[in-house]
Amino acid sequence: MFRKVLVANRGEIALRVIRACRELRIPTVAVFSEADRDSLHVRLADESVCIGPPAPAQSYNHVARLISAAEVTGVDAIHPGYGFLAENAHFAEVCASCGFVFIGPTPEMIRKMGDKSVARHTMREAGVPVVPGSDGLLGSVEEALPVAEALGYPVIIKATAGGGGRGMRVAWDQKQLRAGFGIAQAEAGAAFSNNAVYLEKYIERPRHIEFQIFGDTHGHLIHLGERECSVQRNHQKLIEEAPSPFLSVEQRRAVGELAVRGARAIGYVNAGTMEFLFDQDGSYYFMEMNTRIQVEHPVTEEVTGLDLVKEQIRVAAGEVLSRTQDEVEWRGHAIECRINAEDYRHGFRPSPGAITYWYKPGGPGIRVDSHVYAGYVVPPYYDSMVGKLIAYGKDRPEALRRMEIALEEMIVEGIQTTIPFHQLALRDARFQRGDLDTHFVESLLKTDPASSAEGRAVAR
Ligand code: MV4
Repeated sequence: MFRKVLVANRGEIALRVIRACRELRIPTVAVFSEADRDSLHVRLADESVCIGPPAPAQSYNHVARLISAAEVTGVDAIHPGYGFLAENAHFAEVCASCGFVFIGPTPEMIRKMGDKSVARHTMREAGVPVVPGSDGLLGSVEEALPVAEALGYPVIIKATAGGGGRGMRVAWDQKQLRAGFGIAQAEAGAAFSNNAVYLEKYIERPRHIEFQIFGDTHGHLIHLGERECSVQRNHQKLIEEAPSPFLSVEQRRAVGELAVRGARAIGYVNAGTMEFLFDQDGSYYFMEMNTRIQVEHPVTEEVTGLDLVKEQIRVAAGEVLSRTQDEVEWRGHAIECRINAEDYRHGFRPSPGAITYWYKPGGPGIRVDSHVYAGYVVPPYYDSMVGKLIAYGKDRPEALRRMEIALEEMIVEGIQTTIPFHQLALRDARFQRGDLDTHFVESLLKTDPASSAEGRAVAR
């Protein structure tokens, strides 16, 4: 096992990794920017190193500073958490070349799945269904037009270096494709220094369902079931649950096996997520693969009883996965609400600042993953999540009821949070039926009298 681990992240995920290391009796090193000097991850780690000014480019995304921190503290492994450098193949490569274990997949796997067109091709070859689309990249709108004609409109133009919803453009007819193609290329070039795009048939009102997979270095690969992630806005997930209220036991097994087959095709190791879009008629398609631990991993932990972060560290140290596929059992239902420092009534406008009062809920089946405390100041430089509220129950109604009670109990003063949004969502009849798609938030806000018109416009 590792002698010491550097946690290359901040916020709740830094705490989550420190706790997992504690359980494994591994000392930890926290890194922090000047804006995070008073953060809990700094206090809870065994050692800490300031790595620079608040701007992520000067701190949490600064490869040389992170490696220096790893060198001076003598760690043997680095956990990247999520966001920042977690899916940066170059960082994973530098870690390895400097003699540190990157707790995650190899640079080759990150690079392959980070290129969406390559990922799509790889999965199709492996027998995983992908959305009908172009055979690779398209160099010009002249090349795109006949492909779109064959697919039928609407189509979606995607940046191959994109992902997570960035660099996409929908075209409902030939005119929009002509107008949008060059813009999509230019946007992709500006955002990712790579203007390559490809085309897919556009699936209207899909569900976003993702499968957690896990591989070790001994050739074992398993899936841990799915998470329903359709409740999102601007590609930021707000509510996730496991299992999906939409999938049958047979579908879970079938899609889970496909997810494993896809991951096996690249010899995947460590934690990964295969994202699928589910059509209204039940057809499903591979979308992209995330090569990191995800924000919403706790709902999978709650229903499988597996500690995914501990498992990441164990697998990175060369240990065998703690369960075979046959030993994975799902029990009950879990739901996660992301508590963000945002005012949902005004287009989820960020609301950083001092938290003057903080009371976190408890009781049976309630888990709060948060780095926040009374007196903490939410900095404006990073994402606005102040915590994750996770409710578990024997079934979906019990989990939802526990979540409602916890949202009511929770007290956050000094900043606006997404708590009232979650209360609105949970009361909704469609949500209660599990009748979800990626347009759920938009339609919810349309009928909410508290949401301002300009807020709804921003939300679209
Ligand atoms: C799509 C799509 C419809 N058709 N691809 C958004 C994030 C990235 N993973 C892919 N995304 C989409 N790809 C086709 N062919 C709709 C989306 C999409 C979406 C997907 C999942 C969750 C929320 C979403 C919100 C808008 C669009």
